[in-house]
Amino acid sequence: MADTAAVKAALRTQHIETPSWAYGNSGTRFKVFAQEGVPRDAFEKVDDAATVHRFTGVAPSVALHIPWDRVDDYGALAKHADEVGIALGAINPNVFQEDDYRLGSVCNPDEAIRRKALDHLLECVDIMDVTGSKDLSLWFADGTNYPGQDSIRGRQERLSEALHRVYERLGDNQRMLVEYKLFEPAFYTMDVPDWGTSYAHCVDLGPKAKVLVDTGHHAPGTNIEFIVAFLLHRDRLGGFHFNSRFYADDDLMVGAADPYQLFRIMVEIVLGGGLDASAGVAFMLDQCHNIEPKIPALIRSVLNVQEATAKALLVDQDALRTAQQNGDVLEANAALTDAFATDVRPLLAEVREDLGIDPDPMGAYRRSGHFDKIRVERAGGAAAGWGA
Ligand code: AOS
Ligand code: ZN
Ligand code: ZN
Repeated sequence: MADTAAVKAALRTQHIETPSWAYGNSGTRFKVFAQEGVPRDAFEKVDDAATVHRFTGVAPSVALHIPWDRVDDYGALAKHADEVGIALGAINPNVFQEDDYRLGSVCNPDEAIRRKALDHLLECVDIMDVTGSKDLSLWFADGTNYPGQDSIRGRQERLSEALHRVYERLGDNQRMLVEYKLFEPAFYTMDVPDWGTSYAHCVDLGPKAKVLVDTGHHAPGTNIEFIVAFLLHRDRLGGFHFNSRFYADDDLMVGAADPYQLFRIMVEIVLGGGLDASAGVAFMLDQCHNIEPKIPALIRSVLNVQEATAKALLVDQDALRTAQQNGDVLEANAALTDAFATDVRPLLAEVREDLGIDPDPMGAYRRSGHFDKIRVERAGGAAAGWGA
């Protein structure tokens, strides 16, 4: 049996970071749907992240995307975050939304455009110095659409060059997380298509470079928990962008599509020691709420990660090890399925009471009247969003 007090202690200290961009309007390439009460600037996005933290107790930081969250004074933004009870988290440079980047950013064949992209990455490290952020979270839309379009090898060399320049600029307590994605926006080759490519670059760079696993960025059927176990074992798992997908990079609420997969991922995290702060695994969400209200969707997502974590912590590890040692396949498998079948909601309600928050975060948010307040306060002005 798992030790309930230890399980609750681990759940109380869990830290799930929400993304600033999930609070703004979003959509598909067919339509961005405007919602009421959406933040108009980075300060209001920070307020929304603080609201999610207030109701969940385990989401004490927010990731920023630059230039979407560009402000004149990042110190003032960090101070504002502190005042509303959260911290600024990972900084995500955006090197995919300008015409110059049509053929790529740091892998572009044009040296001047590569330089421009690199300058933006370095500017983001400057921002980290001010905000106190520890992670530079890198995702490159770079790749090619047609066979022969560019040299695959040449692009790898350009990528390596840029990553080295950024790595050299990192401070002692700063890290670089390298995210991968199978396809989209490039359709023939992506320059960082999979964990292996990311891992190889990280090993070249040094210990401050780690792989970022976005759960929506794999081919259907990929065993993500294997990737997680492997990277954690090699001390190269930097963190997650959690979300759910049915088909491609759907960016739906984490745990909505396949809670069992999320549980299996969290089992590997727990077994590999990845919940300990010393493991340095950043649990971040990367989602868009196109048709559902954003703040409650993020509360629900945080709760889904928390439920999967609670179930993973309930796995009877002694029974699992014994069954594995004895070659007892059915008992070993049952150690996982029994934990997954446990209703952890009462346990989590107790954890929330320990944290001094309402045991029912979704209901508490609904009852709070917060949405009616922001829909009035935020009438007028330009709602944040990244367009389509
Ligand atoms: C894109 O597919 C990635 O998941 C990135 O993490 C990206 O920066 C983020 O989703 C914002 O668009
Ligand atoms: Zn992502
Ligand atoms: Zn994505």
